[in-house]
Amino acid sequence: MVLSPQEQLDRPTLQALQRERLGWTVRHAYDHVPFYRGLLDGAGVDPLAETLPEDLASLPFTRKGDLRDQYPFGLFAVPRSDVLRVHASSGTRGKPTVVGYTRGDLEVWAECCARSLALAGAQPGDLLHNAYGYGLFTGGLGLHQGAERLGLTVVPASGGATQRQVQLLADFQADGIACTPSYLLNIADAIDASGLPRSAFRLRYAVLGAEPWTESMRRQIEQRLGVDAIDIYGLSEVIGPGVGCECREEKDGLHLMEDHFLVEVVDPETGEVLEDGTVGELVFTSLTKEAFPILRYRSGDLASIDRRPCSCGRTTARMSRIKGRTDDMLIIRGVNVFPSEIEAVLLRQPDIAPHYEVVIYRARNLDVLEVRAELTTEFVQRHRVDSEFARLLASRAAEAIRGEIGVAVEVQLMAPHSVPRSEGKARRVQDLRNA
Ligand code: DLL
Repeated sequence: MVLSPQEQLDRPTLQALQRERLGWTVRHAYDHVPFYRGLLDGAGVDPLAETLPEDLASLPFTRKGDLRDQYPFGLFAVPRSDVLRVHASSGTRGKPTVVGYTRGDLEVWAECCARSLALAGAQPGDLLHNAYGYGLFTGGLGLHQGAERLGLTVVPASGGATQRQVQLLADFQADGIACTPSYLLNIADAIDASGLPRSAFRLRYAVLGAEPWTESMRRQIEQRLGVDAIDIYGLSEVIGPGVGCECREEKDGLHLMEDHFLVEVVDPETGEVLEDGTVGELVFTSLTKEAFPILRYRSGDLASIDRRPCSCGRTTARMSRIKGRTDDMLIIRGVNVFPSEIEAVLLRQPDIAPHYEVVIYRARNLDVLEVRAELTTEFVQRHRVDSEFARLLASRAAEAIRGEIGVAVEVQLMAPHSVPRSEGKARRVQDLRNA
């Protein structure tokens, strides 16, 4: 196991480091980014006074909209010529958000991704098949640098050409794979279709993130591929992948790289800081970033924090799995529903494959919540898609989901391969109510 000293600091030492770095970040942002100068002046914050992690709450929040308003380079705190790389988030609405990295930032990011891979069980000398998209998206290049930093052989496969990925996984004998969980399921189907036996592959671990997924999905992936399926988290605004990652030993919360980022959990409505253990919106402050410092960024991601030490030996705080987003909460006939709740129940049903989408539309002024999911190949070998068995299965699944979320749902079970496959981040929800 490769474990860096920064992951084992005692709390007082870590806090002293965070304090020093936070002070630097606040001054750096104030001095070099007009937006932050305006924000801090407006809130009456003196950037020269010592800002302690304890008084973070006195700093104003930064929001996604602020980033869009400063498109493309308005939040850079160094001259453009000192920025060695930019990335951008896909952003479903309007302009993307652009982020930049100095040489030092790229070093830090590589370190965070190297630690993440080590958390997942990667060891120097391993071969990592990296099927995250290379490009403006941070997944591909982010994990790539981390893998090189840790001393792995990287196969920069990027997304797509799934059959070829299967071939490479077998031919190169990859020890680990990095991609979105939905894409790994897609690859698992392609492995089944290839007819190659499990013994043709050597995969031990999968580093999965960039989209929400559940424990039910983890179980399916681990059973099908015989890997440790590890959750990795990050967002481009903060750095990219590597903000947090689970350890192979516990798989119980994602260790945060607290020497580089401060994390808070706030009430999404009031912005009030919540206690450890309570689910709320994650808010991040960078501590070492030069090109794109970020203060109290409202991520929109919902999770809780646990600061108890972990049996793996790391002392860093752990965040829970992402429970949903403040903006993916669906309000169906007045009830708040998170797509992750639907997934968790759906994937517990035997004979239903983990490929699904959720569609919401309006019929006679009423919201209809429809879940479209695939039957497993084994099921359709035994029964027809329109058989009584399939109908029974659908009504049982609908009942189980209703029991969990408190809203009636229609479940459509379809033939294998009817739900569109993803090669990167899956789009699972279509809300057609205002279409
Ligand atoms: O998705 C960075 C990344 C790449 C993370 C590869 C992990 C692996 P963005 O494109 O900026 O960055 O999207 C960030 O994706 O705010 C979450 O809503 C979601 N997300 C990322 N990781 C997870 C995860 C990358 N493990 C947004 N679980 C974040 C749930 C995740 N959601």
